[in-house]
Amino acid sequence: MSQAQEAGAIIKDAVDSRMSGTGSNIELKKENPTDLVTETDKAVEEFIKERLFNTYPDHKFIGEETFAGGAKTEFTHHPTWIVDPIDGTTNFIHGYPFVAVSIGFTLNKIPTIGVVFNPLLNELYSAAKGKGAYLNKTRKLPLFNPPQPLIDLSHCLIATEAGSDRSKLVIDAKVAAIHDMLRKKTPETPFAAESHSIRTTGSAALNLCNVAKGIVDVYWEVGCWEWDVAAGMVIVEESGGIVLEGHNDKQDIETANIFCRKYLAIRAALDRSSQLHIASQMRDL
Ligand code: LIP
Repeated sequence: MSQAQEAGAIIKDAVDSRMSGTGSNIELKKENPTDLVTETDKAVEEFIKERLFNTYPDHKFIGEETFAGGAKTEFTHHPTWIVDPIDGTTNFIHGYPFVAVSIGFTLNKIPTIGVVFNPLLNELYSAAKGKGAYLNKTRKLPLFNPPQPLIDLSHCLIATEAGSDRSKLVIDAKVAAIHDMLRKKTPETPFAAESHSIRTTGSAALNLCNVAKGIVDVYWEVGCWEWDVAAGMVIVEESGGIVLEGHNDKQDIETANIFCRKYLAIRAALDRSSQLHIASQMRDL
């Protein structure tokens, strides 16, 4: 069993015991009511951190809860593990089955290994640079080809998220973009994408895995943190998709001081120019 699967077993036990009425109530730990954290997030992160340090004592570690606890976080060229113990904490609290352990590894600041495990659906996504991306170790991603060639957003199913920043500025911008993703194209609204629809899972890591799998075509989010995406980025890229960050094509994670950025992932089974065309349409929304 991989570390992600062992960590996932802790999450599954917590959900199962709550579902059967024997588990203790979830204790929320953060002040921000839309950015939740529980005792299980902390326990799972400690479990993963200890395992990693035992095996790789010289490697660096960046974790969501370690960072939230105030630890100094420096992103360097050293081999670094970037961990979100529960991506989809809100889902975990509500019993909505899209939660994942996300373990990414960077070398020279380049995302190189990614493992995302959803213990509630028993789905393990993994990828290493140059080695392809897999579901449950044997099924090569993508699994699913688009029903028709994806040439623009009108052919796409788009994943996005509410995120935890509920300031007027951010929510207005997101709602305006979603409006244009969905709106019918008319001579008066040529910019409208009229896409197939939108979806949210509540987990950035699983949205990226869904892009890699081929069951959504585009994932767009403003406000992700590096631990949400470090593993999923490798999985998307190794499935043939692309991940764009911010307003440019830079794919590397630069510094822990510029956390919380915009990500756009587009599936494979497209030629590069269609991928870039879809990216530019998304940016124009
Ligand atoms: C969450 C993400 C979610 C995103 C939130 C948050 P958490 O991670 O996966 O998709 O919209 O902003 O980052 O807090 O559950 O680890």
